[in-house]
Amino acid sequence: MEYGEERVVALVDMDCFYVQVEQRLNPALRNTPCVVAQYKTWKGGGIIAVSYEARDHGVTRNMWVDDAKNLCQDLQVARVRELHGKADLTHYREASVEVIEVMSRFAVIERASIDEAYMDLTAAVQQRLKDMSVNRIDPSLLKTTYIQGYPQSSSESRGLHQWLASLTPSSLGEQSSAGLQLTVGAFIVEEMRAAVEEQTGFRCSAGISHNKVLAKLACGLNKPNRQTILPLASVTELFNSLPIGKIRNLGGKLGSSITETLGVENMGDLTRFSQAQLELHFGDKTGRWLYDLCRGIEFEAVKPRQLPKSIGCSKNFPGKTSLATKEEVQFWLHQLALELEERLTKDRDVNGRVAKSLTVGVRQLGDKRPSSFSRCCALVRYEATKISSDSFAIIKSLNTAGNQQAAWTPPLTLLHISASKFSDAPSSGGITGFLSTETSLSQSRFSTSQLSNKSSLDAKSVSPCKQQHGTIQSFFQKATERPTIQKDGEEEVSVGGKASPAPKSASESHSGLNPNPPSGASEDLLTCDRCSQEVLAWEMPEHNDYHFAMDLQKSFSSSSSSSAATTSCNISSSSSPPPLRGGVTGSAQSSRVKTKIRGQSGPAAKKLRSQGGSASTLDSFFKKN
Ligand code: DCP
Ligand code: MG
Repeated sequence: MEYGEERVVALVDMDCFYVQVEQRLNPALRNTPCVVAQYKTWKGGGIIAVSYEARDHGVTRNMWVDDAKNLCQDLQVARVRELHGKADLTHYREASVEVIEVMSRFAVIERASIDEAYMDLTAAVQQRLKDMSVNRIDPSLLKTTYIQGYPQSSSESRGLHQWLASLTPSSLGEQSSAGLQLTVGAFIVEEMRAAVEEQTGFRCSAGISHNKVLAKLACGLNKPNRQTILPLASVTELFNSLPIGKIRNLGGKLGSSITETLGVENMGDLTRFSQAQLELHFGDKTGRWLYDLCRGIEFEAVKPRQLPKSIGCSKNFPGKTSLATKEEVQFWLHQLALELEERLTKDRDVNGRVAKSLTVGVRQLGDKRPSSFSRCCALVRYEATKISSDSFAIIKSLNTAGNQQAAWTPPLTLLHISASKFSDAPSSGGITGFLSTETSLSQSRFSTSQLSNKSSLDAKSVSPCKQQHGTIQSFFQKATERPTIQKDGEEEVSVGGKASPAPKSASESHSGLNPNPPSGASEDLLTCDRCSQEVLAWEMPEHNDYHFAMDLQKSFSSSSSSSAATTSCNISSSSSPPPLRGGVTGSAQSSRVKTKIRGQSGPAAKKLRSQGGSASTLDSFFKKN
């Protein structure tokens, strides 16, 4: 076996996933040009998923529904549901679990996002080869398989016959060839995809190759409802015209820095550089990694993981809707906590695990970064009131208005909370057992008053939560990696400060021949096709909302600033119930919350308008990327 061809790795990615979920819920949408959109006040809402029939009309993700309808009059539109004033992804998340369950019957899988999973099929292929009695491969077992680099002149050909012919009879012997192994991997993936469709009704595509990078690339080559084998021998030709940013992990800053530093565009261009040159520019580990990668060779392991490492939710408050009072901050923390409690409880019941760490993140109005601060503390129990009051306690020192004031300064444009650091739920005693454990007892000593009295827990005076600059998932670095503050030698309260000034360099995050992706450990991430940022799947609606709001701002840039401000306000408030002012306390139940609808005028709004409102926030957000 040649270097780099040792394994068979596949990536399976659902086709237009959210659309398929909506089509299953409403069969009238099947086989139609159809999109899933979020929010609807402005131009019919922003599109986040597109059926292949709609793609044929030129409809793409990130278009406004009204614009898409100009391209396709019959366009059907399904809406993302809303709960607690924000996008509710429950249907999609649950559909994802169904799919993952079916896939897991075939191989050990690594869930990579809400609709894709990697699998290492090497062992399964070896087993299958041992059991194979026939000396010939039956093409009917590879009905939807394409072979990259082999002639695909007609739908009949798919390169398959030439490919099968190239697998010499001797390769069916003891030492099976890399090509044969990929072919047997493709059998397994055909079976897996058929099972997924049969059990869930959802169709998917797949890439089969020797590593994660090639499998991911291959998967996108013949979508939808098809799978592609990418042999190492076909990589040179493919990479010669493949922009560096199209490669997994090179869509972001590392990819841009390679392009700028070396003055090259395509992946294949990198083969002109010696290993020493690449090491010189990018450090030993990354240099070596790139030297192999541009030849299609990569060794990152498929890590068995089916469950997300963190569970959380977030909400944007752009422009005039930014949270400018303590009551609003408390109200929205509580709304997020309600969702978190519900999802954590379900997760505990279904997956038998409990989270021990709670992270709260905020972005302040005018901040150039996607996130300003994140702080964490022990997650004591799965109860919204407790979660929201603890969350408030660990961020309240960020409020410079002072304890006696009703105001929150600077106003917040993003709030999010998440739970992580999972461990097995105690088998007996359920939640009672969980609460009576030693850790929980010590954690429960953490109190909001202790924290608020500790002026030393000022954002600037404590260690950062190892936040990677510029990525939303950086809020959710493993809690164990964070510097923590030991209080009175008994409890562990980890409080993050200002985001660290620079991202981990690629070379720092790589080790040996098996480097982690430069962006950190893979989570349930989606790559934003607009800014290449990797974003947690559940964070995506809020992230998309940014882009939609930014588009809106752009579309109004030629109009008067006052009309832009009004429209930004409309879209923001359309995406969420009005924030509340009034008698909310940290421990208040939502039913006791006194409500007062925040108007579109008033001091805060005036102040924001004078600062440019959402425009300045969104501008600064995007300047960063
Ligand atoms: N998603 C989102 N916002 C984005 C990207 C994705 O909300 N910017 C959601 C909707 C998608 C789902 O995640 O349906 C999966 O993302 P994919 O990138 O895999 O896109 P699709 O599955 O929709 O289409 P494809 O067939 O191209 O994979
Ligand atoms: Mg998909």
